Amino acid sequence: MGDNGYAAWLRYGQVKDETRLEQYAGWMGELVLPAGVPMEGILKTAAVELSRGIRSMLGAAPSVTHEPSRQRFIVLGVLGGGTWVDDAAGGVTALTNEGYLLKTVREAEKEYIIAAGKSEKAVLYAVFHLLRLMQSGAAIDQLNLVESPKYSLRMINHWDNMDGSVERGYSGRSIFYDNNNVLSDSERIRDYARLMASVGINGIAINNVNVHREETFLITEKLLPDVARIAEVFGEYGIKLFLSVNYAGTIEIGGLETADPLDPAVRGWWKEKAAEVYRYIPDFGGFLVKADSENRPGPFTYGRDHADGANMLAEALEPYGGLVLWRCFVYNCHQDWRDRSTDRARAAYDHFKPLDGRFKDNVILQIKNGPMDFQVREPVSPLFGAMEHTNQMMEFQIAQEYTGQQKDVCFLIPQWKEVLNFDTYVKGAGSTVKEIAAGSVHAYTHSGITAVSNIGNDENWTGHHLAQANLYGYGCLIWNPELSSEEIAAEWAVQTFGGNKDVQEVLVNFLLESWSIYENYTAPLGVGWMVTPHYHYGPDIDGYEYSKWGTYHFADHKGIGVDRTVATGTGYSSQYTLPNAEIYDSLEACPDELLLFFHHVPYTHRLKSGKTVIQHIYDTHFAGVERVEYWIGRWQELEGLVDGDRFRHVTGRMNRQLENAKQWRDIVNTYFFRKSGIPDARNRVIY
Ligand code: GCV
Repeated sequence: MGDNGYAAWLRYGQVKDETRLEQYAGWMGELVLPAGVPMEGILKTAAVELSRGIRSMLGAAPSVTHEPSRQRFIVLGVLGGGTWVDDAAGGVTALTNEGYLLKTVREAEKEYIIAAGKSEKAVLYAVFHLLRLMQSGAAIDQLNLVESPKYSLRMINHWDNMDGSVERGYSGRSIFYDNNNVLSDSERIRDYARLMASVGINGIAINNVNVHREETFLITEKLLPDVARIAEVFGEYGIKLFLSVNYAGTIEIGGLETADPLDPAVRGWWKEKAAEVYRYIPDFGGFLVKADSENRPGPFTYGRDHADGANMLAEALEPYGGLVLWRCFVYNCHQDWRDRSTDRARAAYDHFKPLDGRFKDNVILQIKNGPMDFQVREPVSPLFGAMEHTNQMMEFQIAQEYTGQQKDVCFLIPQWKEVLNFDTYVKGAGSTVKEIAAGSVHAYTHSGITAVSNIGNDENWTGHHLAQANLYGYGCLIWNPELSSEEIAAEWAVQTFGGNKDVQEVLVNFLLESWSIYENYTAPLGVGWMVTPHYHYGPDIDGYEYSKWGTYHFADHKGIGVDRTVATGTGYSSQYTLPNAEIYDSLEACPDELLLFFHHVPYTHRLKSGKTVIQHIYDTHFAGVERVEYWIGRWQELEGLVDGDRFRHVTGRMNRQLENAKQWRDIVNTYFFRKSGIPDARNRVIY
């Protein structure tokens, strides 16, 4: 049996369990769409998706009617339309606009399942939930579920370029562009929208934040007709389209000599562009902006600050309800490595905190989860919650740039959960990042979560089949951050690989351990980097040590780590609110896993675990490789239980992961053995 993974988690395989099949067929024979509700747009999508799923799982599509004719049926309804579904739903006032209910109702003459919400989008989400239950083999005869998303903006950012390449893409080329054309008629884009809507994504930025010349035209009449066709497809799935814009668009394509945000001609140009965009795409989401960052243009050139820059764009989008997502990934990427006073980790906070209160209401600051750059381990950015009067949202990276590039398995949900659960204390205990990003700590007007996509045009979307779990899990987590990593992994595994218990057990446990395995064989104790410059896969301990990027480990023969304390270091630790500031600043209190992020210590320093730093480095690197070997063995047990194509594909990737892990182990261990001269207490092979 072959399987290319294209269907991802929306496989809808024929239900084999007879009891379940009978139960599902009983409810799903008739699909009722109450009269008076127009059958178009997202509601139509919901009905089509439901029929498609039912036909595929049960062998027959439901008959579609306005009035029920059977004793058992399923009904889709937009609440508040005055249909009988309103009464049947029973006054669910707690529902948000995107929230839904799935409820089994039993009356004297009839029994039915309601999938309903206050908006068409909510109904679509209800349908995908119901299909998920059926794919997982769950009972549906006693449903009573009410679901509302925690975050109002649930986004994906693509780093796709119009030549078809994807910056930090590890799964083929772009699905949106090729050879400087927009692939606006592609069926693949519709399939992608389905996948994303099925996990609740409601906004997608379709081009790289590094906006080069060709992409600068995306907001002009030259390309807007094509972009509008994508927006239309997205719209059918309840997804708003966003575009990354070139801050210097006025110079690049606008015929002006400046991009000064206070210049009236510059402001006028952006207003024209906004009007143009909304003429083509009435429900356009807004602009995503990387400015004054990694050589991209920005307001600094004109002696202006980020509030001036963001507000200029916000003013242009305001009449249409559009948003400006302004990235805070701003730091000096031309640092002199000899300069020990500049600390890249400090940059976002130092730049943005003083601007609190200056941004317009339709600006949201988009902040990467950590202060450096999506490392396998770093602390949470201290900027979260530090600005009381400025909207903020989270940026994660699903693309595994620094976490194995979708060759190595690294399930990122546990990492993201740690970030979301981090208590910033900005308004006392309980000021978690989870609540800040939901806008509930500081009452932000707009907030949410976004992440850099990990998909491309590979048949299976994500390169590694198991990397689909990160994409699926991301959507689920930002709908409901209370879900556990295990629940998410299990849900994904059963839908994607079927219900076999052995397959489940291996997949779920391998996924759950994979982040820690990856951390074990790469850079130790939160120090980060040590990767091959530019490519970021594979070890190069000193690759960035004498570079301009501000990413150093400062290892010498005595010790390693970055002193970010107040007394003797860069003072970064003071950007946190108490008690975090004190905890990170203190050598004794700082958690082991972040020790080298905050402190420079001798190799003989003893961790809380009881081990010395050097022995920890050796032990974790040997252990990391051993665990990859272990999971390769466990995966091999699944031969015959997983379809041949995916089995072989994953086997190939896991073997590659093993080679990578060994390379990291041997280079890291050898490097530190040679630097420190301290042998491994267990006398294992180090070169
Ligand atoms: C899109 C890192 C990546 C860059 C990326 C940048 C960003 O530096 O390596 O490829 O550029 O982050 O987030 O803007």
